[in-house]
Order: sequence, then structure tokens, then C-alpha cells
Amino acid sequence: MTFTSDDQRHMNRALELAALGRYSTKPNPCVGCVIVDEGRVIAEGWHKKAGEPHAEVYALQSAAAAAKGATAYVTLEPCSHHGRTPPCADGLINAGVSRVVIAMQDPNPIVSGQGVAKLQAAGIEVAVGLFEEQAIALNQAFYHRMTTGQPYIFSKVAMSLDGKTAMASGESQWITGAAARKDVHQLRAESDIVLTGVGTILADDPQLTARDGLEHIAVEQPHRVILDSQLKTPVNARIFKSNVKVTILTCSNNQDAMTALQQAGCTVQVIAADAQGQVDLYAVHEWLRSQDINSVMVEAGALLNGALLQAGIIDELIIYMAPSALGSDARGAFSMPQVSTLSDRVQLHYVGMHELDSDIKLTYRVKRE
Ligand code: AOF
Ligand code: ZN
Repeated sequence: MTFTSDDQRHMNRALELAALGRYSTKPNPCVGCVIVDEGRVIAEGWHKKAGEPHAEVYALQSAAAAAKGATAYVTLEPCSHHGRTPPCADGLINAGVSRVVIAMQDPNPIVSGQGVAKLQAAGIEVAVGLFEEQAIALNQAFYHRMTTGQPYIFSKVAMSLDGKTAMASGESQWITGAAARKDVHQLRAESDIVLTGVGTILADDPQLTARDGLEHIAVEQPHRVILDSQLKTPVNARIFKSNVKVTILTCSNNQDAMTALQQAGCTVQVIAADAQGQVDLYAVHEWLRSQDINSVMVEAGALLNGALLQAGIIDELIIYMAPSALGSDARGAFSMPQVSTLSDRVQLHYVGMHELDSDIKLTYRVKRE
């Protein structure tokens, strides 16, 4: 398929528009649309929030009758299904557009190829694949879930150069600088769920919301989930103070503790216990899979992080490394008591690196046999 430089310019703009929804469309993908007639942009649109109109609907509304004979640039294959909104392929057909340029096929099995087929059957010229890589990258977690049936699960760790996350006393705040902390808030804003353990709640009393640097941007806050085998989360924890959903996964059936936590404003869900009487991590994984979500960000201490990594539940690690050394008495990032020989080590693929002021952001994918 060959694309002109004008095609590239318009698709670039559609990708820019799509990115405006990156903190608010979850669990839907972010999508942008530009409508062009005789070389002139006549309308633009982007998807803002699940349940609200798709990108094409906004663009077609704004183009009105001028869409007839025009070209639509869309970052995702127009949908063919009646979901929370009617099919965009029908909208484009009814508006009389003559050409549709698409960055990527919709990996959602209820659409996947059928949107294109519908447009072609109506006699519209369709071209797919312009800036496909960028479009997939923009919706990495959505793509992962649609192609594997599992949410994309990553763990974020802020550590010193010697791999330590906290002093032996538990003191841990501000290991990394302001730019890295802002980046963490963006990751939270992109994630459907932020997962933590009761140990982190007791040690740091975090809110786990997306705030820093996002004050003027529409953010659909992540659902916070706490693994708390014995229901030790205090009812006055700061995580309950913001008006954002909290769920506790437990294997305790202490009714009094459960009622008190429900009154504090959270949902308590009992799941299976493992042989040690802790919540079973495979049951946690199953529960995450059952939610309508694309991505899970783990923000936890060494015990939970190590256990999730060893259980093969983590897909990716995002490490913020600060230029400091905390010494060998400080706490490590991953407690993995079962790893006693090098052959048991968890192996990683390097994905990329970014400088954030004086910190470094490193991304690694977990190798699977
Ligand atoms: C498009 N344009 O802007 C978006 C699309 O629940 P619904 O009705 O919003 O449908 C969600 C599905 O629609 C989503 O999983 C994806 O396959 C597609 N999203 N499609 O043509 C858009 N956001
Ligand atoms: Zn649609």
C-alpha cells in the first residue's frame, strides 16, 4: 500500500488527536479521526470516554454534509458492531465518504476486519496500515488484551543505583526526582487498575491516584486494588479519602473487619487462599482477567513484587533508577526466596530507556520460556 505525504500528515494529526484521550478512554482504545476534502481538513474528532461517541462520530457531526466525497483518516479500524454506540462504519457510509485511511485493524474480535469489509462492500476505497506501529504503541495494553485475552500487567519500581527501594526502617519517600514522579502519575492515569499490597498501605499510606502534573487534563482515575489476606487495611487509610473506587481482595472471612472496610467505602471480595493462608496469586490473576480492563500497574513492596514476578504474572517492569546508593542494609525490590541458583533467575528483555532529569527510566519485558 502506498501513502502520500499528505496522507502521512493527516494520519499524524489523527494520532495526535487520539493521544488526547490517553488518560480518559479506558477500557476503550484511544482513537482519532480527521476528515479531509480536496486537501483541506474539514473536521476532526477523538474518542473521549467509554460509553460516549467514537472519534468518527464527532468528526462526521462537525463535517456534516461536507463529508460527502471526502477522505477520513482514522487511527483504528471503524467499528462494525452495535456496542455502547452504533457502528462507525455505517456512519461513514451514510455520510458518503469516498476513501477511508486506517492506521491499524481493530484487534477486538467483535470488529477485527469486519469494519473494513463493510466499508469496501459499500464501494468505499479503504487503505490500512499507515503508521500502524505508532497506532499499536498508543494502545499497547488494549492490543495486548484483545490479542491474548489477558490484561497487560506491569510493575513500577523506584530504586537506587544499587537496586534498593527503601531503608531498612521502611523510610522510602522521594528516592527519585520530580520528573520521574510525574511520569509515575501518567502511568497510573493510563492504567485501569493500580494493584498494591496491604504492606505498602501500612508502610506508606499512599493514595495511588493520578494527580501530579495532570491537574488540567481529563483523567479517568484507576481502580485501586489491595491484596490483604487478613484484612489489616486501616479504615482511616488515605486510599479511602479520595472518591475513587477501591477493592480489597482477601481470603479472610472476618465479618466485622469486612463490614468496617465496606463502611469505609470499599468493596471486599473473598478469593481463594494458597497453602500459606495468603491470597492465592493465581486467583488474583483470574480475578484481574475477569474485569473489563486492559492494564494493571503494580505498585508494591518487595514481597508482593517478588511473588508476582516469580509466579509469571508480571509482563513488564518499569524501573526508575535514581543516582544514589542506599547500602546493603536497605530493602531490595524483589524478594524471591525460591531463587537460589542462577538457573532460577527471572530473565528479562531490554525494551527501552529514557532520561528523566537525573533519573533513568528502564523498561524490560519478562522472558517466558
Ligand atoms: C471506533 N472508533 O473511536 C473507538 C472504537 O463499547 P463501545 O461501543 O464504545 O465499543 C468499544 C469498542 O469499539 C472497542 O473495544 C473497540 O473495538 C472499538 N473502539 N472504534 O470505530 C472509536 N473507540
Ligand atoms: Zn466506532
